[in-house]
Formats: sequence, C-alpha cells, structure tokens
Amino acid sequence: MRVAVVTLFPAMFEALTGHGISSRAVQNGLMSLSCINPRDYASNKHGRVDDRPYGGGPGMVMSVPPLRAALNAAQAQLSEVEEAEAAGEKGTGEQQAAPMAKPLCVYLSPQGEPLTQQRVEELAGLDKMVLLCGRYEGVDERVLTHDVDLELSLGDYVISGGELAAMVLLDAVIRLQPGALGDEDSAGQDSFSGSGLLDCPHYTRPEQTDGQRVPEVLLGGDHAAIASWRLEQSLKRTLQRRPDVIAQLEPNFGPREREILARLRQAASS
Ligand code: 9WO
Repeated sequence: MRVAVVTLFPAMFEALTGHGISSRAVQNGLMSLSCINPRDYASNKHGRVDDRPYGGGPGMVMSVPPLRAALNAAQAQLSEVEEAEAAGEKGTGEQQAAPMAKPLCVYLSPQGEPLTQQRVEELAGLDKMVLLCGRYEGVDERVLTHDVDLELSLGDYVISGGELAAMVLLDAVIRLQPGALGDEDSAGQDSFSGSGLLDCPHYTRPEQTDGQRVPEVLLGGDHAAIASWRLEQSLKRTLQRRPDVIAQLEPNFGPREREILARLRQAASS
C-alpha cells in the first residue's frame, strides 16, 4: 500500500516510521509513506499557506491554492509509481498503462465520521490513499467539498492538527497489512475485529505477584474451558463498559453468547 500525506509537519511522521511494527512494515516494503508539504507549493515569496477567515474571528484558515497544488502532487506521485509498476509487470515499458483510479483522499477532523475498525479494514484493502492533515482552524471548505472524499474523526475532542490523527489511522491500517504482525493470526484476535466484543484480560508470568494470582482456569490445559472463560470475560466487559456495542451485536449472537449474557444480566440484577 502506498500513502501520501499532505502535512506542514512531515518530521512528525518519523514517530510512525521510526518505531515498532509500523517501522518494520515500511522497511519491508508492505507500506510506503511519503510526505508532501503545502509550504513547498505556496506561490507567494513567504511560503504562506494560511490566511485570515472571511467573516472575521480568531485563528487562521489553510488556503486553497497551496493545499490543492500539494494534493494534486500527492495524487500524481502515487499514480506515477503505480503506472511504472504496471508497465514493468507487463514488460512493455513503452506502452501506455491504463488510466488508474484516483486515490481516496481522507481528511482528519472532529467533524468527520467516527472511525471504526470496520472502516480501518476497508481502508487497509486500498492500494493507495492520500491523507490531508489540517492545522490552525482548519482548511478552506472548498478543499473539503472539491478535493476530499472522506472526513474521519477519532473521537469528540480537539487536538492541534490532523497529523497525530493521521498517524493513528495509519498505524491501524499498517498493522492489518499481510505480514505486518509477527503472528499472522494476532490481528484477528483484536478487540472489535473478530467477534466485535472487547478483548478479554491477559496474563503472563509470574503466576502470583504481590498477592495477585492468575485465574486458575488459564493454568490448566483445558482449552475448551479457557475459550469459554475468555468469551464470558469479553461479554462481561463489553456489557459493563460498552452497552452500545452489546446492543449492536446482540441480534447476531449465537446460543453460547446468549446463555452467558443471560447469566451475566441475572447476576447483575440480583
Ligand atoms: C483551531 C482553532 C483556533 C481558534 C479558534 C477555533 C479553532 N478551532 C480549531 C480546530 O478545530 N482546528 C483543527 C485542528 C482543524 C483541523 C485539524 N485539527 C484537528 C484535527 N484537531 N483535532 C483533529 C482531530 C482529528 C481526528 N479526530 C479527532 C480530532
């Protein structure tokens, strides 16, 4: 997957490309990340990318021309690589490759649609994507209506810019790329990804620390008992912490889930 990020702070992305799973994925070529700085596309001599809001008020707004130029450059860059690869695959470097679909352009802001694991899975399947990171009070609305395909929010809070949000999205997408996690199966074990329930508790050695013991069932080798304990723990947590998630999943629960849920509700009401 190839991603081009339009940002005034490209160095921030070293936090993602320099550490852990995301770093390894970039090194192994599962993901390529390039940054395009709108400042480099500002035509005025001071490299201004922001301006005062029409109608007055505090803060500054990112203006259309440098942003649009940077977005077009990002898109062109992703298509260039793709066309070169397509031509290479055919072994006909001279031939004109078929026109490629325009990459999806995503803007991160509190006004966006809430990001879910389902959306992350969908984005992880794309072969290219442009991420737009806003700063100041945000970007001129005409960029959002004309250039942006999808606006996403991580939650109902404001941070200083879209970069950290873009990195959260990228991290979630990167770890779903085939081969990004050491254990091929671990992504399927995440909260939300398999059952849609919250994760069960995890324990490792030692068996006892400061008087806290590992639940007995995990120490025996009864795999069916362990699986059933984990399901119960997941249901219990989700019921307590995310009743909204239970309500959403309940119509699709099987008999085992229903039985445990009924028991948990009875215990809670008595
Ligand atoms: C800045 C500002 C300054 C003066 C008066 C009002 C103001 N509003 C803002 C503002 O909301 N800036 C945003 C910063 C503009 C878009 C990029 N920024 C951002 C993205 N903050 N928080 C996010 C974000 C993204 C995804 N999920 C949660 C939050």
